[in-house]
Amino acid sequence: MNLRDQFPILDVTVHGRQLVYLDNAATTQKPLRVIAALDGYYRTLNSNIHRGAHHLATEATERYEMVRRQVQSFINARYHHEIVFTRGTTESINLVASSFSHRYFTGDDEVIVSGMEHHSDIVPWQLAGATLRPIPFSDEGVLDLEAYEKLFTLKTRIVAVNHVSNTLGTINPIKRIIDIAHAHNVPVLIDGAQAISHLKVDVQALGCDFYCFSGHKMYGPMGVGVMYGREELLNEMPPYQGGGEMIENVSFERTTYNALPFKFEAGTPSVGDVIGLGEAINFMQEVGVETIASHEDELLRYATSMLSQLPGLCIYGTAPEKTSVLSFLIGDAHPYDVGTLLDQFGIAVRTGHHCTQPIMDRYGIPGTVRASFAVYNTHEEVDRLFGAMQRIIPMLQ
Ligand code: C6P
Repeated sequence: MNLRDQFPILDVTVHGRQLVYLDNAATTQKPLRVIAALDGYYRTLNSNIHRGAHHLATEATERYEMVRRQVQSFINARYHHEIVFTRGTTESINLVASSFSHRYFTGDDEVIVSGMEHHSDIVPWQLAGATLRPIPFSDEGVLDLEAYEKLFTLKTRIVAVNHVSNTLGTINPIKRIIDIAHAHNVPVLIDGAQAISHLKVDVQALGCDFYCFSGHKMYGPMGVGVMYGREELLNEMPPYQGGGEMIENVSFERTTYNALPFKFEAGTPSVGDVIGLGEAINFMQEVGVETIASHEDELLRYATSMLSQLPGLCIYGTAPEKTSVLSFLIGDAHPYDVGTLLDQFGIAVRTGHHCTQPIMDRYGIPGTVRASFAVYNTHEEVDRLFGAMQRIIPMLQ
């Protein structure tokens, strides 16, 4: 089957025109096999896992645990119990920030983040009581590693940086960032929300201590994500939430906790969504992560060269190593106005600060218009974006 035919939503009409979906960094669309897996789960398998003695519960538990092993292999984790299912990247980072800080914070604690973090890798650390030390970045959107090395102090507890910036598209040099942190005996959390659908991730080769991502940004369902953590650290860290499944024994006097990964999975998980995530991984592996990346790189190059012809266009994020995110402004036009007009042409982009207000402050802008590409986008769709922009620019003056 043709790749685009696997995404029925691409046939939707918006304002009388066929949809051009360029908001993939917010969430990717879902292929038929993921939709079918969700449908199939609720038609034939729905039951609560790890609990019932009956056939459906056993079968659903097996499928759920199979996906854990699939994720383990997808990111090359050492053990399957290092994979914890969450609701998404946000919950994964909140889990680590809460649990890690309970175990390792002393009351006067610093966390090194990058200046281009998503709010979900800023606020959880603030909630945990840390002082943040941001790594500055250049006008192109490249992190300053010399400045990074100078941020370490005796109070540095963890480094938390994104693999790829959702606003600038920069692929950060995380291997180098991790090696430098480890030379200071400081662990590293990587926010992989924007990397997982574009890059091959090998957590052992990277040597990171935590790696977090969301299913919905990699062709999977919303409501499911992953927190990978190194076994030694996860064993040391206390549970994040209390409830069913995360316990070994409960009494009113004392409770003991379950083994990994269940210690971190309190309550009924989103079983159907985990099974859908497994199908999304199958989809990505069948197409091939390298094939996906090279198609998106080609679209990014094409879109960059086309849009650069537009008078008054300014691109934010021009690092040499980028994924398929194109953030821009046109003259003094407000990004929201551009986004609303593009919508009239059936083109879906995201506008605003993209949950990265410190980036907007760094450039002194209110936000950007962001077009982001996925495996199913085409050169013709880039042409439609370019054509629509040519029509829109005179309307903005
Ligand atoms: N960025 C975007 O449009 P959740 O919402 O939990 O799935 O992912 C949060 C998150 C964390 N880190 C990065 C780098 C991200 O890009 C995101 C989500 C979306 O850019 C929604 S704001």
